[in-house]
Amino acid sequence: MSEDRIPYQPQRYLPAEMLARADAFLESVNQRRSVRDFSDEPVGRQLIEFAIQAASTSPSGAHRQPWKFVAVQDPAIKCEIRIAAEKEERESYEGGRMPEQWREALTPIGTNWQKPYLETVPWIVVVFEEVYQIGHGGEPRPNYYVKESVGMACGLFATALHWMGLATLTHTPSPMGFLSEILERPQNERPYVLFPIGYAASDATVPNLRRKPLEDVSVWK
Ligand code: IYR
Repeated sequence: MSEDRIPYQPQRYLPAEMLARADAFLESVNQRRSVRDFSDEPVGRQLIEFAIQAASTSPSGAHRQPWKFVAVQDPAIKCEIRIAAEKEERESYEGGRMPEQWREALTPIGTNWQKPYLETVPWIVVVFEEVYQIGHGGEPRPNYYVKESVGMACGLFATALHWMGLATLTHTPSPMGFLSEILERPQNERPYVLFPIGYAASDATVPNLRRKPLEDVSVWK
C-alpha cells in the first residue's frame, strides 16, 4: 500500500548559497538552445539512460508516471522515421496544412519540411504519453493530467541533456501517428514529442532570438 509515509528532509542551504546556486542554474539553462545542426559523433547509451531517469523523476498526476521513452539508435529505424516525418512535414509546410500565419511565425526559426538531422544524430528519443494504463487483467485504468505530467518530464529531459553537454531539439512532426507504427507501440500509448539527441555540429548556428525579460513573463502582487 502506498499509504506508507516516510520522512523527507531536503537539503537546505545558507541564503547566500541559495542565491549562488540559483544564479549558476539560470546561467546554465540560459545557454540551452534548440539545435538543428548535429554532429554524427557517437553518444554513449549510459548518458541517455541518465537523462531518461532524470526525466522520470517528474511529478505526475496521481504518481502514474504516464510516460515511455523510446530510445532509437538503429540507423534503419532512424531512416524510416526521417522518411515518414518528412512526408508529413512536407504536406504541412507545402501542402497547405499549415496556415500562412503559422508559417510566418516560423520564418525567424528557419525551419522547413526537411529533417536531415533525424539521420545524423546518434540517438532519437520519442516520448510517448500513456493515455491510460492497462491493468493486470488487461482492463483499462485511467491516468490523470497526462499532458501536464509528460510535458514536465520532457522539460526535465531537455534540461538533463543540456546539463551533460548534449544538444537536442523539441520536434513534433505532425501528425505523429507514424511513430506508433514504426516503433510498434501499444494502443494506450500516443506519441507526444520527438527529441533528436547528439552533440551540436562544430559549425552549428542557431537563430539570434532573445528571451523575454522577467518583467514580461511575470506579474507580482
Ligand atoms: N513541426 C514542424 C513545425 C514547427 C512548429 C513549431 I510551433 C516550431 O517551433 C518549429 C517547427 C517542424 O518540426 O518543422
